[in-house]
Amino acid sequence: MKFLVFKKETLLFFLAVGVVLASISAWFMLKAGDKTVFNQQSDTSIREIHMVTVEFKSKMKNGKEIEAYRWDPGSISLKQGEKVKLFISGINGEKHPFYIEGTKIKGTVKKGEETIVPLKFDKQGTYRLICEAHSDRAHNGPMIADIVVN
Ligand SMILES: [Cu+2]
Repeated sequence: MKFLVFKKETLLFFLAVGVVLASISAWFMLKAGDKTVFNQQSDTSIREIHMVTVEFKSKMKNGKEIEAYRWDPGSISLKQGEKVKLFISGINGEKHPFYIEGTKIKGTVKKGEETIVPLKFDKQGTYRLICEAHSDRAHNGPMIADIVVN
């Protein structure tokens, strides 16, 4: 039987080649991973709707400030049974605790943060997204958006 005898330098050379090959394959595997994630995203295709919290502000002649808060857009529509992801970004106003009428959905939109609300309605109709902090004109509202399902 013959044994292969390697010099120390030869072993180091093969080790270096091995490391390079491992790096290259790892790079390809990571690239493939990216593609898979991309494909998964396009396959599920849940529609995204983006909304923001806004504030209208004005100064009266007597120096008094008046303001009103709104969801923008103030009305969104989706199909019956359609899955939608509603992203609400808090721009104006520190906090908007909200609920959606006729559902168990509730949450809070905070300034500088994005609140993601998964939506799916089995019945047609108009569901109101209501901010509890700005529910009527006396509280700088009404901050209400219509979710129209048809
Ligand atoms: Cu509000």
